[in-house]
Amino acid sequence: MARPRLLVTRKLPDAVEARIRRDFDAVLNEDDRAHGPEDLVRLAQGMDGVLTCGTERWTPAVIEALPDRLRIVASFSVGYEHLDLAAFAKRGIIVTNTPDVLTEATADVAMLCLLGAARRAWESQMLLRERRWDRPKMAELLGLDLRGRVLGIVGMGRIGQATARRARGFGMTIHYHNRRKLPDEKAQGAVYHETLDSLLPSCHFLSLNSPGGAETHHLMNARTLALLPPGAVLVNTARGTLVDDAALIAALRSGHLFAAGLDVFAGEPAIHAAYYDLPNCFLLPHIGSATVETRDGMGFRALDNLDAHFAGLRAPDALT
Ligand code: 8YV
Repeated sequence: MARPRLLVTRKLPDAVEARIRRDFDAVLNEDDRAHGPEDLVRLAQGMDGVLTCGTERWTPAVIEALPDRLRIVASFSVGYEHLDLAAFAKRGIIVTNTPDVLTEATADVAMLCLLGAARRAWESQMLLRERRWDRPKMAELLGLDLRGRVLGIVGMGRIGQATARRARGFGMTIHYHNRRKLPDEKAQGAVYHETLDSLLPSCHFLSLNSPGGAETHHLMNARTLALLPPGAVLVNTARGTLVDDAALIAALRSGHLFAAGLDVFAGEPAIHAAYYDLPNCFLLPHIGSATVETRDGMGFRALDNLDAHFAGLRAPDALT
């Protein structure tokens, strides 16, 4: 039987590409070229499936122009705001994502951002690398203790809960806001707030763990940032669109916020230029899921979905 024809939009880890080569008649992206809307439509012609990433935008116009034989788009990501699910459903095309496999790695990076911001990691690195460290100073580069402080979590799904587990190990108390209150065995004593406004005044630290999209757009803006106590720390490993950059930058400049730890940005990779020069900002280039094991796991999970579909089964992570 002929192997399914698969378009792979980005360069993927070696182990994932080896399995793709073995099981599919695939068009890979060896040079990791960026694909715009016209490229996606052109490259999808003659394909049975696509393995895409969070970096491609699948708009209604693109989806409308896909060939009839293309029946599945598997995304190498847990987030799916780059995929217009309604437009895919209208075409009867299955869309899948990769939940679970990146939960722990992303929660690790939430703690990295939290610690990096609280302990002034970027300023400390620069002091060393610019050869400016003459001797340890007792009253400089002083950060914040995590112990005994409240961590507020916005979005208590899998990654939010994994972040809470880690933070408890650092002696933090967890409060959270979520659409629904978690059952006790999942909440593990975390204090529920029905509204974001009720959560914010209690939080020394705030971690954003909600999905992107219209519902969470600019959740943190000038008004909500002002509800955080003075000297709070904001961490975002979810989506840049959750934060109004201008408002966050103003809060970091004024000192209302002690620091921010950010792994995600609106308009990545063209981030708001003011971040580059803010000393109280610990910045990472969207590496939440970037470990060998996790990126392999994401690829294999996407391929499991494709395999199920081409075996005539329902893809386990189908979103449409
Ligand atoms: C990825 C992510 O790096 O899975 C997600 O939603 O944001 C990250 O893990 C990226 O989207 C890869 O496609």
